[in-house]
Amino acid sequence: MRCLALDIGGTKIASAIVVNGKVEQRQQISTPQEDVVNAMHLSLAEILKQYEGQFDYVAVASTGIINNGVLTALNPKNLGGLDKFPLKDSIAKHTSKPIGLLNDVQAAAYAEYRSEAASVQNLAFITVSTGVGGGIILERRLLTEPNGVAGHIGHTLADPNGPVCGCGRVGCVEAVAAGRAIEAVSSQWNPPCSPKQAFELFRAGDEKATALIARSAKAIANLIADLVIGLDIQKVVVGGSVGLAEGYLPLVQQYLAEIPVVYHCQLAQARYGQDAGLLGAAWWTADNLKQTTELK
Ligand code: ADP
Ligand code: BMX
Ligand code: ZN
Repeated sequence: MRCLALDIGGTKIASAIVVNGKVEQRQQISTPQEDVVNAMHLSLAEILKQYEGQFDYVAVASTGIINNGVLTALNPKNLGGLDKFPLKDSIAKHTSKPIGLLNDVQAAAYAEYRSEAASVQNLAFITVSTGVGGGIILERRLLTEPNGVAGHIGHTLADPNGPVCGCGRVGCVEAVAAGRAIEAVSSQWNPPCSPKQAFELFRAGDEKATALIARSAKAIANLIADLVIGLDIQKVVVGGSVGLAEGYLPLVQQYLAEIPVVYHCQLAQARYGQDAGLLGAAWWTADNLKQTTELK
C-alpha cells in the first residue's frame, strides 16, 4: 500500500509517499501565515496534484486538535490566526481515496512506539517545535478519543507568572519552551536572533542564550516529571526542530536529574527525526482504516 503522508506544522508542511516503512519523494513547504484559510486550501490542492495517481490512501498528521476531520487550533497564533479548518473536506475535493487524520504529535508517538521494546507500555512523545505538543501511549494504546484533545501537554502549567499563551491561559509550557517562545525573546536582542541562532550562541557559551534555552529545557524536564508521576510514563521521546537541536536533550536530562528519582524515565531523541509524523500518520491510518474496512 502506498500512502501519501502529510505533516502539517506551524512552520512547515512536509509531504511524502510512505511505502513499506520508507519515506520517498519527501517535500517541504512553509506553512501559510497570511490569508491562511485560502492559502491552506491552495497548498493542499497543490500537494495532492503533485502526487496524483501515486497513492492508495492519504494520512495526515496535523498541528491542532483533530476531530472528525476538522482542525481546531488550540493556539491559533501558531497558524497565522487559523482557528478552524475543514482539513478532511479540503483534501477530499482532490481525491476519492480514503483519508485518515490525527494530531501531528499523536502520530509521532505512534511511529516511535511501534519500534519500542515490549517492556514499554506507557510512552509519551514531546515535540518542541513551533509549539510544544504531545502524544501519549497508555497501556499500549494511543490516546486520541473522544475528542482528539489528549496529549496537548504543551498547555499544562509551567509558570503561573509566565507569559500569556496563545491558547489564552497564562504560563503554559508552550509559552515558555516552544520555538516561538524562544523567538519572542531572541528577536528582541541586539542584533535580533532566530531560535537557530540562539542555539548557536548557547552552544558557544553565551550567557543570555544559555538562560533562554535553559528556561525551555527546564519546563520540558518538569513536564516529563509530571507525566511520569501522573501516568507512569516509562519513556519520553523528544522531537521537533528545537527538541532535536544539538545540546537540547542533554540539558533536559540534566534538569530531570535534579528532580527526585521517582520522577525519572528513559529519555530519547526521536529515532525517525523529522519523519516521525509522516510515518506515524501512515501507519496509524493503515491500522485504523483496516478496522473500518475502508482499506483492504
Ligand atoms: P513545525 O512546528 O512546523 O513542525 P519545526 O519542528 O521545524 O516545525 O519547528 C519550528 C520551530 O523550530 C521554529 O520556531 C524554528 O525557529 C525552530 N527551529 C528551526 N530550526 C531550528 C534549529 N536548527 N535549532 C533550533 N530551533 C530551530
Ligand atoms: C500546539 C497545538 C498542538 C500541536 C503543537 C505542536 C495548535 C495549532 N497546535 O500546542 O495541536 O500538536 O502545537 O505543533 O493549536 P507544531 O506546529 O509545533 O508541530
Ligand atoms: Zn497554552
